[in-house]
Amino acid sequence: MSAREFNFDGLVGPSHNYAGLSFGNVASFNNVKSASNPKQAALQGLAKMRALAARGFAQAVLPPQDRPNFRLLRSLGFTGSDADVLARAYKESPVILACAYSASPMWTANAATVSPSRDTADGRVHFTPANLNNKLHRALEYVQTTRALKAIFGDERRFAVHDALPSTPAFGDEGAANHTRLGASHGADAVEMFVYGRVEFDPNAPAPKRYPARQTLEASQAVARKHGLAEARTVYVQQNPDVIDQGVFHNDVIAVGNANVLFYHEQAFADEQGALFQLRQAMAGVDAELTAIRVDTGMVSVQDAVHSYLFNSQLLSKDGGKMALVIPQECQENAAVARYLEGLVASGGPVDELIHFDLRQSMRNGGGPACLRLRVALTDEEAGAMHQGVIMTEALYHTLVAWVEKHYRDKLEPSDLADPALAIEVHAALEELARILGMPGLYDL
Ligand code: SUG
Repeated sequence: MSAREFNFDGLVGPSHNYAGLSFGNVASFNNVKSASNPKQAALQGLAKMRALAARGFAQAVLPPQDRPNFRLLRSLGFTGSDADVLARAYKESPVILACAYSASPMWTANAATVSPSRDTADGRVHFTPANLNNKLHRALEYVQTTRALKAIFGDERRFAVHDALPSTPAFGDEGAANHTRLGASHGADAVEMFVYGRVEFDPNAPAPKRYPARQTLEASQAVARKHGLAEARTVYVQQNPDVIDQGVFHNDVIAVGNANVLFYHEQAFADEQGALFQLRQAMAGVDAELTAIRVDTGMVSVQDAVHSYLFNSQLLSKDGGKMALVIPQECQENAAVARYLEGLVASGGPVDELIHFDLRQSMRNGGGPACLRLRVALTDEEAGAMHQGVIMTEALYHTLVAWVEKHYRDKLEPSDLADPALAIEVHAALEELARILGMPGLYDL
């Protein structure tokens, strides 16, 4: 059966800011406390969605979450009126306030892991919202993510939206950023590859020393079980702990797959040859042949990969069989990466086009093109059964641009998070957004 890959991009929320909350994510740490521009961030993200939709790629949007997260603040003992809660939190723990205000749900590659209906035992599309339990500011996202996914994929005959895994270190789950599907095409049988950073129940397994490994093998296995994936078509690969220690906090910072192509850095995996062997074997079972595009350290160092976000690109299948690589403009500003990319498109291989975007606002928090999207491969019937109000069209683009222009600030400094007016502005913006998207029950405002 034919299927198309929808990319659900996160709409950047009105409280986008730089709070240095993600230890192990170099950009987040380097830009801590600088001023952000939420308006520009949202417009940059919308420009990407619009351009890809205009090119004929299936594109949709996932809404931002309600901020500040008063439930978090109140659960931590900040009481009184909303204004009191904000004032006390700012005075006693500005970092907790920043967590409650984070716009991090914009990186929807971390929203959930998705298995297309072709892969699952019951023939439904399965979603497991990621618990993101490694970071406080991300650990509560799954509540609203689950609500949004249920609102969009509410037809239980076709879709299964699961609960997140238990929110404990053994089941650290970062969603689709550590997951890719490899097969002949989106509609064909395929292999699901899960990449993990550490093994909770094997103290002798290699693990990074400096930065946290956010995803466990146990979490990946649990997601595969819940989705009803066939063992022969499921592959688990360990990320190289040394690259986690160099700032590769998700696999999608060092590798990306699409159809039968895996584009990756030679240092991405703990055991490169073992990983390729497993993939090739499993893919043979679905009549697909892996095309591995390996980038050597000599061409692009891990450091250049982390700074340019070369691998945090979207590989998109075009009509006619070739692929486009959607990259952040930082790739063109890095001499080694730019040189590499020139060679890549000239090589006659599967990638014959580069599409670049200015996503600087998101990049400064470690979020490139691939972080901003969640892939959901759907048959035409499934696509018709989801909520249609989130599909990106020219009309929706213009409506959302006007909405951003009306509600978003163009500058947020850390001290602005104490301003009670900001909470009221965000609230008003989201109420209107729920109406625009035709999802009246989206928020519990
Ligand atoms: O989880 N940054 C996010 C970036 C997520 C990128 N996603 C993928 N690679 N798929 C993170 O580290 C920074 C927030 C701050 O510091 O204000 C942040 O959460």
